[in-house]
Amino acid sequence: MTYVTSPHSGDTPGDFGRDLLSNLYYQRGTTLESASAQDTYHSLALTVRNRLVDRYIRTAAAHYRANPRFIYYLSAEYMLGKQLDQNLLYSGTEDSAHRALEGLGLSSSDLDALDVEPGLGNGGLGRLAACLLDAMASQDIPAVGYGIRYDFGIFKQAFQDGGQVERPDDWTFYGNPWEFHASDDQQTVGFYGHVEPLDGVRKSWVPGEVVLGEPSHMLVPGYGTSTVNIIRLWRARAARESFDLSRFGAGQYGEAVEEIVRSENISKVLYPDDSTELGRELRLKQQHFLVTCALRDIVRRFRLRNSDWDDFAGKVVIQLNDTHPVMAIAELMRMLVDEEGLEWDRAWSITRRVFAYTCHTLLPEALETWPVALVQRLLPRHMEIIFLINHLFLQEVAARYPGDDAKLRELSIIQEGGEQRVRMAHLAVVGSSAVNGVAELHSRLLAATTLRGFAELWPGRFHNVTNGVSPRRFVRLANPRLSGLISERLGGQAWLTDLDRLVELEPAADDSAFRERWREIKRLNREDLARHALAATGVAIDPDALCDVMIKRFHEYKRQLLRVLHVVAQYHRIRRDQVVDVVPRTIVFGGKAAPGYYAAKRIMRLANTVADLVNEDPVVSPYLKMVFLPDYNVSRAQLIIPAADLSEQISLAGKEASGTSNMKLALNGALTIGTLDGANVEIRDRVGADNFFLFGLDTTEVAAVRERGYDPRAYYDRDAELREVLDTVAHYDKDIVDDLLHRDEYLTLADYRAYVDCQDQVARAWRDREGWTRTSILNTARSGFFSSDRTVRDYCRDIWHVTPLRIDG
Ligand code: NBY
Repeated sequence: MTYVTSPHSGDTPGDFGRDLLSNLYYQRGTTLESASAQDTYHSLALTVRNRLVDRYIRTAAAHYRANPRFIYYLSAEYMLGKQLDQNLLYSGTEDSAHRALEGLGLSSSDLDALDVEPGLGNGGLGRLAACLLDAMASQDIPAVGYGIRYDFGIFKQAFQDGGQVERPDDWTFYGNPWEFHASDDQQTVGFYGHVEPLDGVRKSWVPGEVVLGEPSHMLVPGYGTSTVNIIRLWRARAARESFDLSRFGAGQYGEAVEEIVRSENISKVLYPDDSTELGRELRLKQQHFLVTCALRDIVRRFRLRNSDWDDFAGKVVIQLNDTHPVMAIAELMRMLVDEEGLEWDRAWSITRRVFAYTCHTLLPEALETWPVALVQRLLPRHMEIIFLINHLFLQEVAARYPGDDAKLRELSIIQEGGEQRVRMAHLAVVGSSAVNGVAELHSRLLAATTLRGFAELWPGRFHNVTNGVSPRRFVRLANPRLSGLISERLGGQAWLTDLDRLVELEPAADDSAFRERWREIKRLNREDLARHALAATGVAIDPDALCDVMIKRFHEYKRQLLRVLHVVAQYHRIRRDQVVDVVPRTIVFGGKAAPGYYAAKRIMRLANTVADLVNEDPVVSPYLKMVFLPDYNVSRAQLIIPAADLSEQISLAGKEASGTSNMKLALNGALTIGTLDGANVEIRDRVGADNFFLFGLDTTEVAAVRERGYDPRAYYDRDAELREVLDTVAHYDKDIVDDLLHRDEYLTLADYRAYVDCQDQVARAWRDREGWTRTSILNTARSGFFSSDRTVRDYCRDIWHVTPLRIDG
């Protein structure tokens, strides 16, 4: 049965309030008078969720009827952000809900504080997945996201003596009102065991261990449309008979649940490492678990309306978010050949057409490889299939490059020499019909360096799709004040789904009354941030000071260290009363480091130390404050970004694939100080070179410096101010300075002088407040390209070949 019209259309505060009380009564078994905070929060969440269910049911029915081509997005990570604010907005009930809550004497902000963000990702890659799902739903693209429902998401970050400490993120402790459990759609996933011959290439894998995957889904509503897609998250469970009653009876409580614990550990925790490939068996198990559950679910859905495997590639696109789900290529081959009995060549043709692969890095150390011995033990049949895929692939290579053994070694899916390993990126490229990088520069470098041999072999397979961000999440929800002003000026909210319309703001940059209001909004946003900073760190910041923001994972290549060096330089200048190029600034840091990434953690500790030094100095602190806001996440981003005046995008050129905080900040009117790296290049092209603070070596110059033999020490010897800065740093952490002087892998010292001088330019520009505001408005006006809606349109056109399917209503 489907509703013809939404039962909630034309909601009044009265309707909303009545439903809320009804949910309190029937779902929580209580009344307003005796409800706990959790009771009220859960009832509110259900009331909001109910307003999306009807749209979801209609979407599912329409999809069933139309039997369209679906995008299946496979990602080990999703950073969804809070659901309450989003779903209030997307269901169009923000107003009636707020008024209903007010009428009931409830505080919306207290309730919002109880909404826990699912932190099922590390950084940009996980957030990109969420922005793409948002944009797909908002543009009526039939899509399902598949992921893992980790019991523990990304760790919570706190500081102890300036160093990072990690605490578990038990995000479902009080239950998760946003998800629907679907235990009837469980799948079984095998591990270990052995392979038995059937006929020809066909084999039978007999797993030695079996685990259940249990799905639950969360709604992914589109904005300004009726589509509601879903994200399906899988949780590992032990088979029913796993509890050992007799051992429990014998008092062996630990042993009695051993099997349950072993099974359920698979989805226990998100690996918090975004820097290096981490060769852990459990992680490979996670990947195989996700891939198997997702593929079986995709086939189940395919079979609802189709029966011929020849139609599969027409109905199914599987987008692989980096290499973490790439084992899907081997698993689909196994299903088609071993279980469905398809000929190898036919199965391979289907498989290759179905998959597409997005790469998010250029760093060789981040390219995933797995020891052949481990894959053989954990997934014996998959390893055979990978060897066969590789064998056939290398025949193709040999035909193309006769006698070129080096070429075979370069391209092989199997890395030889020492321990044999499976190169997941190679498997991904060989098994996909499209490969893309995430910004123009990145895609170009991928094809020219990291995946060069493949790009030569199959040039048509390589694409660029520049990343984008959700304007709903990162402008409308994060920055309601600015959104209000934009809507007022543009005469409506159409820009939220057509972000190019922000260009219509350009004339407003020359309107002094508009600039005044723009500045006032920035100021109010900085006041909000100041309140949070004071509560979180005890540091009082001046809401009139330039708000200078660096928010991203801690990584050496991103060069938070360079940011810190500039702060130390400013500290000395102010102490010397050399304040010509000093304007009052607040340096804001946010970001986590992988728990085992010691170099990044050292830099983080240094940042905290320098913050104390600066904040506690009575001469310096009126000009310079530094706050490191702990536990950076999506909610914190929504608070920091609207307050930012300056966006720090200072990675060494050629290292940052794209960056996405650069886009979020520019859209909110921050000016960028940055290198020619990742999407910075495209941001600068669009906002104009005059409205962007560019500094530093470009990729060609980086190569030239290395070619000449990079000598960081020479910069130290030549630059007195740099000497003073490094001598100060050495006082706190000698190892950091030793490394800078002798190695400096990321050319921090080579870019130091250009950076500091560029920061002086920033200060001079800030003094001209009208000019600055004008540039700020132009940054917003010209950043419409960076909407994830545009990103999804690019994927649809170049890679997915799908068109929207509008849902009536
Ligand atoms: O993906 C980031 C890139 O660094 C950034 O430039 C880009 O904008 C963003 C979206 O395309 N990569 C990233 O966030 N990577 C990870 O979080 C990550 C997570 C896990 C693993 C590796 C990287 N892993 O090895 O498991």
